[in-house]
Amino acid sequence: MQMTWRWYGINNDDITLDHIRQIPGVTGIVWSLHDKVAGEVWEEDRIKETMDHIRSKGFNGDVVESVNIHDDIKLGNENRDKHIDIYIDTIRKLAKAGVKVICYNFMPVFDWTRTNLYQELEDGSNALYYEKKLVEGINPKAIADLILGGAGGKTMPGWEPERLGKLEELFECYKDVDEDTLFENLRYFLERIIPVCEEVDVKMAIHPDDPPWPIFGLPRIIRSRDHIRRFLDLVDSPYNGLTLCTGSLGPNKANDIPAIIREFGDRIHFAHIRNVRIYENGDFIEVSHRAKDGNVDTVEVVKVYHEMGFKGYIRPDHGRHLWGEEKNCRPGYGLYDRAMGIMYMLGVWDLLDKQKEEEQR
Ligand code: CS2
Ligand code: MN
Repeated sequence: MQMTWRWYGINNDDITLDHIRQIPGVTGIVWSLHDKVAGEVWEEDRIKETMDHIRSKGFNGDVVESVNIHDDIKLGNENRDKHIDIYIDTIRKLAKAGVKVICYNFMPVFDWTRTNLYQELEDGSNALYYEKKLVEGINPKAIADLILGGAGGKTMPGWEPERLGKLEELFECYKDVDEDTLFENLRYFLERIIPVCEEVDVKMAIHPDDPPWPIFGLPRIIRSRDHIRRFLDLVDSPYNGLTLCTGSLGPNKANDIPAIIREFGDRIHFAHIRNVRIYENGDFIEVSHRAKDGNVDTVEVVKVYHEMGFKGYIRPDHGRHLWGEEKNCRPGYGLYDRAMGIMYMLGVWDLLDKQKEEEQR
């Protein structure tokens, strides 16, 4: 297992690499060019600048999260080949710079969706919250305003105002896209990019849908064991793999996450660990990484990775906002709770290492 940290880039994150160096056990930085909208060309010098900066602080920059997919590819329209060519160009450039894993998602229109970015928990901290009824009863434009308004001007990946400005148009384009069509469009994309990934040794790692159910009538296809099986079978190559995010799969109680990790372990290149607490009415809130605080058995999750000898990259996913840090940090991406999450995961991991050593003696 290689512990990593998601960082938003040079001059784009209050949490610097010098801060991150002080968190025990972190060897890699998960990065992206966050100013790039889906479909934009990534320049080699920008990639190199970031990689050099990351390496100069003693980290690897092996994982990029995310290179986003243009809606024309998800829609499967006549412009898709042009956008796939640009995507392939980025894969090649990232490979050349030493990148090993690319995380992406295939959610139509919206990336992660929440109704309150700062819901207070009983201990006075706050965290991202999803109110099921509210999403069922409101239109997509209102949810976008709610999220962007709540973020108070902070930029957030997945919620780029440029794209959200065209919501109505986008929804119109998706009106005939159902689950099967979306799977076919994903297959088309993978059939073109995976041979390149095999050639240049970059593993693709799709991120599950968050929340793991369809919203606003849009299909969502990476959200359960069966959907993941279907996805992996689209192109049966180790280069067609997963980002296994426990926080995204977690809000659906039917998802047996330890079982999913066991079943698809050899195709998991990147592990996101997050805990969520699910309420009776289907709402959920993000909580600390501690197993007891939510519905995801994070101890069992780490144990399963340990048992399988997981060699891939792992990171704490979203954390709560603590000690007033929500004033500055990106929602879900403060320093303190994610750092504590790392220590929790490493505590479990180190204990299991020790037990194994003792058994072997
Ligand atoms: C998610 C996503 O892991 C996360 O933070 O909430 O924003 C994720 O980064 C993307 O869906 C991956 O493409
Ligand atoms: Mn995640």
